[in-house]
Amino acid sequence: MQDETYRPDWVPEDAGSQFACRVMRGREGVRNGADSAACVVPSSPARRLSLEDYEAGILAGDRMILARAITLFESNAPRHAEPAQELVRRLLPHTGETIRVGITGVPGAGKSTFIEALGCLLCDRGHRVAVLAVDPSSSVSGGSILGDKTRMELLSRHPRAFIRPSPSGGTLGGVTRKSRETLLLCEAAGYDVVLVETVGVGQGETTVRSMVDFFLVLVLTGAGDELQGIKKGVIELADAILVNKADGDNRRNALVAQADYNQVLHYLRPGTEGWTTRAYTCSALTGEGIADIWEVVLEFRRLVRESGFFQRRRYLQTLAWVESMAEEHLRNRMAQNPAVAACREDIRRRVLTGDISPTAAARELIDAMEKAFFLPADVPSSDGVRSVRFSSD
Ligand SMILES: Nc1nc2c(ncn2[C@@H]2O[C@H](COP(=O)(O)OP(=O)(O)O)[C@@H](O)[C@H]2O)c(=O)[nH]1
Ligand SMILES: [Mg+2]
Repeated sequence: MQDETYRPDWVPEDAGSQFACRVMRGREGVRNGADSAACVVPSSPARRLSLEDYEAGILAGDRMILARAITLFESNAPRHAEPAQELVRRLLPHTGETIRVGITGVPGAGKSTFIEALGCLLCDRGHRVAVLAVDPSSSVSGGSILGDKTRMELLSRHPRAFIRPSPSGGTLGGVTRKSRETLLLCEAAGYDVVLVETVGVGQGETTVRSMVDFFLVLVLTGAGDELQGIKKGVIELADAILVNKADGDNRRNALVAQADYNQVLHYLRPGTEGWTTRAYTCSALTGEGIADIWEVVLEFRRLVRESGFFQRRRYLQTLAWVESMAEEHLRNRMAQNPAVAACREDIRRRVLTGDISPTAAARELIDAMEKAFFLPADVPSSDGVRSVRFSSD
């Protein structure tokens, strides 16, 4: 078997060789861990799949096709945008009958270890578990999840689990859009539990909260007094606080931390209407408390389904998603518009030298944006404004 270098079909037309990657040829006729029988087997990595191939493959639970579909979504090539959206439209009726759980916590809190323990437990109980990562830092660091993937060794080998690392590059908004689509694709492929991991560094939590039903914050002991840098805002998003590493000598401290958190929670707004957020303890290493926290998730689901809040929140989340996609599109168009870009460059210089007040600068920029908004994007204005690209583009 030979591996080869080839251009993936999602590479932008005018891109250079930096997009080339090494691909191992799959073996003909071998399915990749899916449960059901009928399924499309790509004959080679280069073979193009039609929309029907993707749809049938995903609905049959074919992991290889699922992974390729996700890659299609993560591609920024405009010619992929339309088929990708059509695929989502077709798959949407097959999504939703699931539970989506977000897991956050500072690096080292034990998120990956916890997901491995919980994921294996759920797979053994007959669930199919998808693990996604939303890593707001991945565009800077080049992605930190690879190390995690090797850590989730048992789960990644489990035939009922699917682990997808964070899409790298792009804005956090872009990452969310892709993560939400990835989540829907996984659900259509039959994964009934979706675990979304995010690093507790700020923005990521709100993003993940907007995608999930249940939000779990993993914390460590010795935290009660200063809440170990976790902002009150994050605690207020939580549906449960889980003090991890409650094992060995640390067990006592964990119980103390649990009591401290419960005291703090008493004074905060709960993350979900009609639900009381509490603190629990577990050891992701020994597995103690993992089944109990899942019981909490199930109890939560029962309660919010009864109250109607479950569906209402999903509906509101979808609407917020629509809004954020529209905003992102507008922002991109503004950023790409040469007249706005030129104005922005000009204003930057004048603000720096103090030639213009911030308020006046904002006014000028707004004027340029409003003017540009009624012009087709990327058409230079008649006064010959040069095309300026941002360094952040
Ligand atoms: N003693 C103990 N160690 C744990 C536990 N959970 C995770 N760890 C360890 O904590 C470290 C960080 O865990 P990891 O899952 O990578 O944290 P993440 O950065 O939040 O994903 C690893 O060395 C784990 O083995 C636990 O419940 N008990
Ligand atoms: Mg991790």
